[in-house]
Amino acid sequence: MDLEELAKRIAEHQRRGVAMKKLTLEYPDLTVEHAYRIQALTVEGHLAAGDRLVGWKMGLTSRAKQVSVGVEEPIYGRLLGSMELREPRLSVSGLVHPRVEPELAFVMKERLGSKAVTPRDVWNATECVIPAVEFIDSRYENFSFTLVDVVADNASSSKFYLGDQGFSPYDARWDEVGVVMRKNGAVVQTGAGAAVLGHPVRSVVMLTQMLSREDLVLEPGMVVLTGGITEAIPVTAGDVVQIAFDGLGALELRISE
Ligand code: 0L1
Ligand code: MG
Repeated sequence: MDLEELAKRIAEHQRRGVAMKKLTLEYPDLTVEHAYRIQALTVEGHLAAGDRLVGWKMGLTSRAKQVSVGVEEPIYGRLLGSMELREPRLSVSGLVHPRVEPELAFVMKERLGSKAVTPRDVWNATECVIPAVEFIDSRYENFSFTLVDVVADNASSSKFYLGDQGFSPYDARWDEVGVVMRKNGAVVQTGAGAAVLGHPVRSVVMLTQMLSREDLVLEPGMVVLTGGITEAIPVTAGDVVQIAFDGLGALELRISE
């Protein structure tokens, strides 16, 4: 199988926002290693077209999501500059079937890259923690995929928004931060930071370990989306999503055509 051709196929569907068939239907022998290679090649294509790597996301960090995809370990994806929303507004044009989930983003101040990393190393290397929102969007028909498919599709990365206020890593018990998500005024999800691998710092530890297997590192200034604190909720044009982070303020996002 030609991984470069598969990467080009996915990149095209990401660019056009058109659903595609799962790669594993055509190539059942694709492995997770192939899938991360396809992800890297896809992103290299976007970088060659002028985009830039601004960070990483962890996905499948909650037990519920791992069970739904039948895996035991989270996955990672790459965040590009073009994915960051500068205003709390999402246009669904060019997206397939977007969903929203609350997250805590870590912003790095120091390089981090080691298999032996500890939570203490992460705290030392973190500039701040920011309440954030991720809009995921699988390029696969019906939002249905295997682990291999979703890794190749950059872990369903689409858009993200970081709140205006960053907090010192020591300002909160991040595992105990409660979150209430409302859509059009109705409560649709509630959760707490502990939904992310027990504590969001563990997500950064695990990401660093996973990246170090590929000789990749977290660079200063990079953003890490640590994982969804609740289930992801579908959004359509006209929706208003409000996410309250207990004691840390709320984000309100408007969804348009
Ligand atoms: O951010 C996430 O947890 C998404 C990972 C991929 C699985 C999905 O699209 O739900
Ligand atoms: Mg996420």
